[in-house]
Amino acid sequence: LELESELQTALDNDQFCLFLQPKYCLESGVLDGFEALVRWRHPEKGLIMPNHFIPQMEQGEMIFQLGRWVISHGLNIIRGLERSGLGQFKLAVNLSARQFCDDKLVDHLSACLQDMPGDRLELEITENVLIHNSELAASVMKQANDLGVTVALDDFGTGYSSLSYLRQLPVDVIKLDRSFIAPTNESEESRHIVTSVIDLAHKLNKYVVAEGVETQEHLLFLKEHNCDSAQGFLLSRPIDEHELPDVLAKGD
Ligand code: G
Ligand code: G
Ligand code: NA
Ligand code: MN
Repeated sequence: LELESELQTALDNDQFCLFLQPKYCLESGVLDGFEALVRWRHPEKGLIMPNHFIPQMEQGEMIFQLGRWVISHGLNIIRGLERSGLGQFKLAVNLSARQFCDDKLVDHLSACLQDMPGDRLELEITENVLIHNSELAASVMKQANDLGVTVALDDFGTGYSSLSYLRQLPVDVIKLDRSFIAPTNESEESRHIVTSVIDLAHKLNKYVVAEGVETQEHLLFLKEHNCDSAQGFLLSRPIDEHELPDVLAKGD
């Protein structure tokens, strides 16, 4: 209960912040966007990671407010970078199953994207979003699509019925879960899974992002097999929003 009221204070007093993790186009090497990862800057305890507060927020209504804040604040950061001449980037935000079914979500998206093309925003959803309420989820995806917003299936391959979702829903991007990327050096099976998912995605006209790229070997393997984009500690850690302009200005 104490955590709950602290979290409400955190929302009211703007104690949340975003770290942005770059994604790179593998063919060109160009930075093409960021994934927003929320953190709580606690006045006494310092930086707190989302697994320590999101589950609590998920129990009530606060999670909706947080989700909308991540979208509007994240897009403000993207707008700021563009105005400073640092580049045009796409923002990806994570939405839990409950956040995705927030009845104010679509209006919020449309309000935040008044002065920006909708395809500057991507919603990353996991398969459990679809399991819990697949009709509503499909309708939200369609409305997001109508605004130009793209949808990525996060942690792809770890859920129950990935393939039927690919067939039925307007998913634009597949994010290959890092548990498939990590063992590619030593496991031929993992290499087959990764290359087959890439081929499948391309045949369905979808874009593939590999998560958890941690070694040069991972990177070379993914490039060789035409994976579109990559993200991971080898390329960049998530960057504090306040440090981002400097990091981009320095050109790395
Ligand atoms: O941020 P980290 O680097 O620790 O992320 C841990 C987990 O928290 C990941 O599964 C990530 O998807 C999730 N996460 C990070 N930011 C958000 C957010 O804004 N909303 C939701 N729902 N999950 C998030
Ligand atoms: O569930 P989701 O895919 O949104 O997870 C995002 C989480 O993955 C964040 O906690 C982020 O810090 C973490 N992450 C990002 N890149 C890497 C990586 O290369 N290796 C590992 N182990 N975790 C990563
Ligand atoms: Na994600
Ligand atoms: Mn993931």
